[in-house]
Amino acid sequence: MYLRAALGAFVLVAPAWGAPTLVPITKHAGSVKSSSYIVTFQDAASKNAFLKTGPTFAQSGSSVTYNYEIIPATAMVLNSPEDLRLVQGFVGVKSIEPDSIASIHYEVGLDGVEVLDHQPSAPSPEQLEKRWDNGSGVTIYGIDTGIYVEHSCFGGRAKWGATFGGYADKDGNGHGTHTAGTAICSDFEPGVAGKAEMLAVKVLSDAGSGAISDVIAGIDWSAKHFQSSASKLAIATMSLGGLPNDAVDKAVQSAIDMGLHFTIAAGNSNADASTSSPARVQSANTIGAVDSKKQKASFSNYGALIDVWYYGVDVVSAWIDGPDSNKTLSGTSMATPGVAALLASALGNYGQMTPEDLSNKLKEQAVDEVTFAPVDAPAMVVSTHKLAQPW
Ligand SMILES: *[C@@H]1O[C@H](CO)[C@@H](O)[C@H](O)[C@H]1NC(C)=O
Ligand SMILES: CC(=O)N[C@H]1CO[C@H](CO)[C@@H](O)[C@@H]1O
Repeated sequence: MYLRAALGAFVLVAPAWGAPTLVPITKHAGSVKSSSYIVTFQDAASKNAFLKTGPTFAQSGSSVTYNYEIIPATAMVLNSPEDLRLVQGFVGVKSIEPDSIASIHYEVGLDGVEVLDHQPSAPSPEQLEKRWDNGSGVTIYGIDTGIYVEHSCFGGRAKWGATFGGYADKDGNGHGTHTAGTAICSDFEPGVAGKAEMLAVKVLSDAGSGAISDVIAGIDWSAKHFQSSASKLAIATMSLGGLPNDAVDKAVQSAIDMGLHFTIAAGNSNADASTSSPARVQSANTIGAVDSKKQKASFSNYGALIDVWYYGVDVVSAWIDGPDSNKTLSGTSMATPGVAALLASALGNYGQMTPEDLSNKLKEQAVDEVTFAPVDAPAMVVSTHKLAQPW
């Protein structure tokens, strides 16, 4: 219904030519949103040709659900094998991936949780004095479950940005609010970006998961919002992920190429971060989690893709039970917005940098203090020991 006419003829003519060349469906492990696909084109022109003169779908309900701008791709619901074949046979289609499911990266009820015995990343008085800006003028896009913007710690600095996936404009999960509190509330650690602003980009359900097509839509929206902003001091933070997915990785890469900074959770599978998208994007800041003793958290992903580690065990932050509520959670989800706060503070203090320069500064300022339990010896060999610091 979104696409009409013109190449309807293609459907009729094709059999006479024999079967058209079909682009294979890239198969991934894990759950998918049924009948939904990310279709990537050779280039923007091929995509536009498809949108203007693409096939007429046979099955009702088959349609384009998203037309992305930062990557030459669309999301589509294709309700029949015939409709799928029409897309597979369209000249200019490069790849077709099932719409996989992403979810939040946090753990609840860890066994033997430690009591948070100190505020490990509390900046020194000298550092505080130097940090005159506290991230003022910086916008953080929280691509997550939404934000309870009425929480008192935000002081009005958190606002609703956009929602993808048909959800209500509300964080009914709490994860997005918790990560936002870590990023921009001075009440919670690291507390260094208490003047930054945050926009809720809800792409995950209140159950904490969502389709990659919605996640890409959230990245697309953030990148366009960033591009049209005056200051362009902005960070997107993603405490979510799923199995390797080329389309979401390309969306992140494209937004980084536009100058948007990213912090991305490494994942909580105690596996190499290369097994998780978009954590595996090389130029993004991929964050692993340590406990308050600076030891790798047992759940944290690891490996060469980790740019820095940050505190992600027993992190207290804002919650959705009321304007003064808080909750203690653990996960690479919790470590990641902490680094977003450090980056926001640095952008506020020193002004704009390219994503590459800011990432290099973050690593330069970090200290080699992360330790690993004996059981994590293999992770130790392949990972940095750098713990992020405010500067
Ligand atoms: C979290 O909430 C508890 C209970 O209301 C309160 O005692 C505590 O001070 C709060 N912690 C922070 C860091 O706001
Ligand atoms: C200028 C300013 O607001 N500085 C604040 C930055 O954040 C720290 C931690 O919350 C405060 O102590 C500073 O006063």
